[in-house]
Amino acid sequence: MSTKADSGRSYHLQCTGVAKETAEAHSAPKDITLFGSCFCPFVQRVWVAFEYLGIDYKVYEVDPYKKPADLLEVSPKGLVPGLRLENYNPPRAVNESTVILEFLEDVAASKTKQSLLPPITEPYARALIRLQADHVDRTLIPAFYRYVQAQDEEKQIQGARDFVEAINGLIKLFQRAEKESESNFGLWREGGTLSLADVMAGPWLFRSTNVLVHYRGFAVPEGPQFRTYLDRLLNYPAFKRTCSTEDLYIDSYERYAHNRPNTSQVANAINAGTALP
Ligand SMILES: N[C@@H](CCC(=O)N[C@@H](CS)C(=O)NCC(=O)O)C(=O)O
Repeated sequence: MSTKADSGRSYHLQCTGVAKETAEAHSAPKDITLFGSCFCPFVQRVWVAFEYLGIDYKVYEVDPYKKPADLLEVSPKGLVPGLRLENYNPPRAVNESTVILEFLEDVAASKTKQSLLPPITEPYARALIRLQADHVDRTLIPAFYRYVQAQDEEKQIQGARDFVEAINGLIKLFQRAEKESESNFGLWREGGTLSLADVMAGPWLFRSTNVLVHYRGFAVPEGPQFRTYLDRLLNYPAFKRTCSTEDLYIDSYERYAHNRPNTSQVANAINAGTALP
């Protein structure tokens, strides 16, 4: 049961730590501008992909709750992340983190040849990673928010159970891929490279080690294989370069942990039991 009082802390507006250095190194104009917010896990997954795939970008930090006009131009619901494609006149845009990830894969295919998925000649290996990614979006992420927003003890206990079950579901899919494909994609496998599923899950697994531990006393699953995986993922250079210091996440998620009214469109959807925006 959370015993931390609501101290009224607000979300941060600027990256800290290593993420700040990365943002500063990407402050010059480029063909792609990434509209982002330092606390946002949907932004982080896209940011990790930029870093890993080696695609040039400029970071532009915005407050998505203030809905500035330039954000609404690239993302109709005013959600981050959004991309502004500066090499069109007038500029064009792509939003939705999963669509942006596919877009970046396509850009990388012709430009940098880096990829988060096995080659197109290995459709089954690709499908196995996409199954993991699908589980992350439809099960792991909603379970994370239900857990962090749960206020009474019973709901928090249930929230922890469901979140652990979602992690176990992901582990099963990793094990299946290990058995059924030779592909080297995915950090679950020793010597594996970053996969689409790792990028999709990483930001919430990371927040489970700081936000959920702090506000819910979450016990990160002990299994040695899972711990090794988590360690690899959170220390993977492209991932680490997008991480701010822990205080930023603790402060920014206080409003979720106390389920303050109108915290965000995601929080509202969780409270209403509807699909995430
Ligand atoms: N489905 C969107 C979700 C993005 C999202 O919810 N972003 C949050 C920040 S973490 C946001 O912009 N919230 C603003 C709001 O709730 O109005 C995606 O995958 O890109």
